Amino acid sequence: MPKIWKLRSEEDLPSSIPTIAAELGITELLAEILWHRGFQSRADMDLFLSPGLRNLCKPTEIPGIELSAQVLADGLSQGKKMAVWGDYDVDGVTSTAVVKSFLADRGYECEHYLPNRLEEGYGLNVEGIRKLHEQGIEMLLTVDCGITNNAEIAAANELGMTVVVSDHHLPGVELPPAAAICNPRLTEYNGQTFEDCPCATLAGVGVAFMLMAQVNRLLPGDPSDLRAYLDYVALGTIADVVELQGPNRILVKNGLLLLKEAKRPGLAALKVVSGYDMFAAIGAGQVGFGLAPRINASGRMGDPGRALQLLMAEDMETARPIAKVLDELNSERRAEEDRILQEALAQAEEHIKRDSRAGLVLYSKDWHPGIIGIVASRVVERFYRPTVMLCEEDGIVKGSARSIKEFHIHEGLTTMSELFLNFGGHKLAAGMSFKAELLSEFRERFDKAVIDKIGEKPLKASLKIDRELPLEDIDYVLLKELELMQPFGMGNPEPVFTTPPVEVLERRPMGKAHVKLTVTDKDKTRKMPAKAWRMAEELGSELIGTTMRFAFSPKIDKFNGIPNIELTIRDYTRKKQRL
Ligand SMILES: [Mn+2]
Repeated sequence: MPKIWKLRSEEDLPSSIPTIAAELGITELLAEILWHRGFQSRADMDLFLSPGLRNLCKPTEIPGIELSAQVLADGLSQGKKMAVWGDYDVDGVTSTAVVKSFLADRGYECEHYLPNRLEEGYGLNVEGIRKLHEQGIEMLLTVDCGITNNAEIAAANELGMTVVVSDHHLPGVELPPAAAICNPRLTEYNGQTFEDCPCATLAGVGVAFMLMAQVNRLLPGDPSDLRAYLDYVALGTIADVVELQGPNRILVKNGLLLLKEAKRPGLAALKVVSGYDMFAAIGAGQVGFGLAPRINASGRMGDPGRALQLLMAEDMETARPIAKVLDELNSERRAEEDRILQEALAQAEEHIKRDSRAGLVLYSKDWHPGIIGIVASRVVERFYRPTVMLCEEDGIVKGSARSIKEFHIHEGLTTMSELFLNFGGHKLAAGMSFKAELLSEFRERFDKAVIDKIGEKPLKASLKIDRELPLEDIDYVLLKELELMQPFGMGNPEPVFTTPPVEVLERRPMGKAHVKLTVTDKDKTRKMPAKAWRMAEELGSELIGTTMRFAFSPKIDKFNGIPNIELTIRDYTRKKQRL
């Protein structure tokens, strides 16, 4: 379904663009793209293009970090037995790996606890805390969780544990009774108020990394080189889909260089089972779609401990078999995801046709709770409607919701909060649970909440366009420059351009679902291959000889080692769609 094309910015360019471009040694085209993306001074552009570690914010800029590091360093110096409590997703597992690896490097032992997603769920639980207490743990650090675990931390206090919370999730009204808390999203802590933390968007692993950097300064003896852990940080940050701007961009860009070197056996093995060369340079997309799901598969299908073992493996002999197991789990997860997706799409179509639902509530008793979230995103992609996917366990329905930017799903769910046993989330994603008998009431009310907000008529997805770009302007110089904008992801999307009207010369199917076109400009001076993934049905052979416009991202394809410029088609229009 073609989208509505919107220019990223309608602002007029300032006359200073050529000067800025010359000073930075970049083309005016790149300066123009950056300007329209909000980098509106030479300094801003420079920082974006050269995100060196020296530009990273100081750890001490994170609320609560000084006290947290002090409590940890004191405890370690007193010989307190320590454990770190992480999470089963990539952010949580890499956070745990950063803490354990760093402390080991400094000569301190640290146990860990990763909750089982299916049996325990997210965050701290008292039973787990008791187990750690029985093992003699006296000091507990939470990473990527803990900020809303007030009762569990009170229980740990009663057992005589010292608890330090490091998290990046939004704090509740009341903070947990921990000995110290560090979280870039705290606005008030320990009698201090904080405004606009430059690290507000750090992932859990980013916060854990900064905390260890601060602990590094306080512990007696020679400090470690914290840069060695940036591969973990990049992996967790990309997987957590936080904005790849500011400190996250700096951490990820530098961490990706380490991932290329693949010095850590676990990451080297992970690259190989994901289908990459051991020493290949990989981008954020490949980490997000290749490496991260294999780490996640471990937690999704049960035990996240194996993922941690892989990340921290000391040699290839240990790493290879674990990577293989994770790869197999990931294949299982993918097969399961495909099956659930087919069922969900069929249900969604029926709900739309039969009941013209604006908000979709899809349900099957046996859908896997670790997978419904990913599938919900795919359903939203297809139909552009807020979607809740539900499964059931012991009479309790559990759900995962994904939304479109026009419908704040957490606010929407708040209007019916009395239905839920539990719910939480943010603008685009949420989770909830309720009693099975409330299913049809929930379905009606969710649909109504969506209609109240966006109206009866379904909305169309829109696509942000950087600018129009004639085929003749697409060359290796441009592609090299666009490279500088990497890594792409949330908050820093890959540039999308539009063609002027071009003629379709050839069409060749690639497998069943994809298609490769050859397009040429008006004067037929430039021909270019253009690949459209999953668009074979829409872009049929009747298009040969017709004139169309495409939205695209240019790429260098290295098929058989020979570099070739080609376009990746994002969208198309046969109409004279205005920008
Ligand atoms: Mn996280």
